[in-house]
This record gives sequence, C-alpha cells and structure tokens, in this order.
Amino acid sequence: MRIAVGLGKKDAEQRLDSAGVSRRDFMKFCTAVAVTMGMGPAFAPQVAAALTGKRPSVVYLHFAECTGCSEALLRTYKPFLDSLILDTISLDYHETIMAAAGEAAEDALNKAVEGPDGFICIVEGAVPTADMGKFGYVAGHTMYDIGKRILPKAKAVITMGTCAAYGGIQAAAPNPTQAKGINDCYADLGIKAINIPGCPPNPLNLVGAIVAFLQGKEIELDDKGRPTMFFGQSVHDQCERLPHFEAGEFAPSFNSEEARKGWCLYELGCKGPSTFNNCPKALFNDTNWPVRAGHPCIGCSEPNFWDELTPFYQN
Ligand code: FSX
Ligand code: SF4
Ligand code: F3S
Repeated sequence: MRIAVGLGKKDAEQRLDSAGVSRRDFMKFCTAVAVTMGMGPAFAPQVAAALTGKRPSVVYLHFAECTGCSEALLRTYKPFLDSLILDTISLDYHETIMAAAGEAAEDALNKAVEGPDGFICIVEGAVPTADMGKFGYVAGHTMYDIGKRILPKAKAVITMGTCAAYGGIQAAAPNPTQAKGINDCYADLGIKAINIPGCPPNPLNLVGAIVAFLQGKEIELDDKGRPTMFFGQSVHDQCERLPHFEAGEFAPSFNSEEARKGWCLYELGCKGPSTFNNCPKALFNDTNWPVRAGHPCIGCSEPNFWDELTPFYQN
C-alpha cells in the first residue's frame, strides 16, 4: 500500500491511473471536494494540487464504534473514492484494511508516528474511560492509553464520525463504559481535534478537511469543533422539502402520496431544523441523502443525538 512520498504531479497521475482512476474521474472528485468546501468548481485545480503533492502520512485509529465510518469511506461509488483517497494519502496504519497484523502492525504504527515528516491522525470511535479504560483494548493497550500516546504527537487530529467527535452510540445513557469523544477525553492534554461528525460522516467532508489542512488554511470551527464550511448551515435550511415546510404541507405518513411528492417530514420526526450538516448539498455517493430518500433526518451529526433527539420517528 505504501508508496514513496514526495512524488511529482505526473507520478501522482500515473499512480492514480494504475489504480484505475482516470484524470477525468480525479478532476470530477476534486470538483466535488471544492464545491463541498464552499469554494466553487474553479477551486478544483487547487484541490488536485493539494492531493497530488507530497502525500501526508496518515495514522487511522479505531476505538469504540461500528466501523460504519470506514465503510462509508471505502464502499463508495465509481470512480472509487477508496482508490482516490488511499492513493492521495499515505495511509500507514488502519486496523481494518491493513495487511499487517500483530507485531508488524505495531511496528507500522510506531514507524509512522516517529517518521521525520510527522503525521495526521484520524480517529474513528469513542474512548471508553471507565475503570481505567478496561472496556477497550487494542494489542494489549487500552484505547485510552493509545490515544494518550499517539494524539499529542500528531500534526493534526481529525475525528471521523460522531463517536470520535462526541462519544456516539456507546456514550448513550447510561453510558456504562463512560465513553467520550476525543476533545472531551483529552482536553487535559490540549488536544483540539477537527470534528467531522455524522453517523456515518460524508467522506467528502473528511477529504475537504485534509485538503484545507494541507493548504495551510485556517479552518474555522463552530462551538462543537466542526468546520463551518461543512457544518455551518442546518440540514433544514438546505432541504429540498423546505418550501413544503413553509407552506405548512406535512406528510401524514411515510407511505403517503404526500411524502412521495416531497412534502415535509417534520411531523414524522425529522430533526433537520436542529441539525447542522451539508447532506442535502454534498450527497452520499454522489447519489442521495436521507430526507430525499424519504427518511427523516435523525440528527446524526449532533452531540447526544441518541439521547436528545429521540424518538427518531413520530407517526
Ligand atoms: Fe460511530 Fe463510525 Fe456511527 Fe459507526 O465508526 S459515527 S457508530 S457509523 O462507524 O464511529
Ligand atoms: Fe426541514 Fe426535515 Fe422538513 Fe426538510 S423534511 S424541510 S429538513 S423538517
Ligand atoms: Fe445524518 Fe441527518 Fe444527514 S441523519 S446523514 S445529518 S440528513
């Protein structure tokens, strides 16, 4: 998987080409990232430049979660976002997909962490903190200790998913493992992660954050640690059903003609008005998003949505 860093632009294109990604597909992806970043399609060449420059070493840690965030990243549509991502970053450690196991995996982690050019750490999952962290171990170390050792050394920490950002489902009441999100868990170490929440999050938001970091841009965050370029507007304000909300046209059931016609799902439980995310604009897999598909927003990018935004459905 690892290819030497510091390749030129041409080499990067060849590398993508050998992974089955044409220049056209690559530019289409860069345009999607640019638009998601709120910069417009004209910014695509700068996204491409950031992604084909020196590849950042990335360490991807898994704590307590369902691995849906990695699935969202890896099981994507043509032109295979996974190839694009895996060929534009140097993913040196990822427990789910790396071939190495046991001591070889541990060595890969240590090598990446001690590398001369530093690394970006992406974290998926919450940290169980009860009873000295004994509810979560990887390779004989508690998740808590792994984070404590690795995160302070990273050039940037990015949480991928609501679990790493705020605790997620395992932090739902009564939270028996005292699971916490990264910023909450490691506040005493001064860790300030960029949060990319969502259960799962949209991979475009992760790549957009990496691009902004590589470009040395200041990333404006909201009071929940989320980049405002992705999470600055409510789902509701961007929703295509909004005109029906404003006209007082609410679908009476999921299986109604009104729901199919695009009427608002608010009375069926939609939490779009109190949820901040770009799903209606960014779409998942370039295809769709929950509310367009007829499912109410459950507020999956908000802290404590499992406790505070339930019941998810009303009818
Ligand atoms: Fe959490 Fe990601 Fe939801 Fe799952 O791991 S944000 S439970 S989609 O996979 O962390
Ligand atoms: Fe808002 Fe949800 Fe209605 Fe869309 S479906 S307009 S997000 S309440
Ligand atoms: Fe999550 Fe709501 Fe988007 S449930 S995926 S924030 S539409």
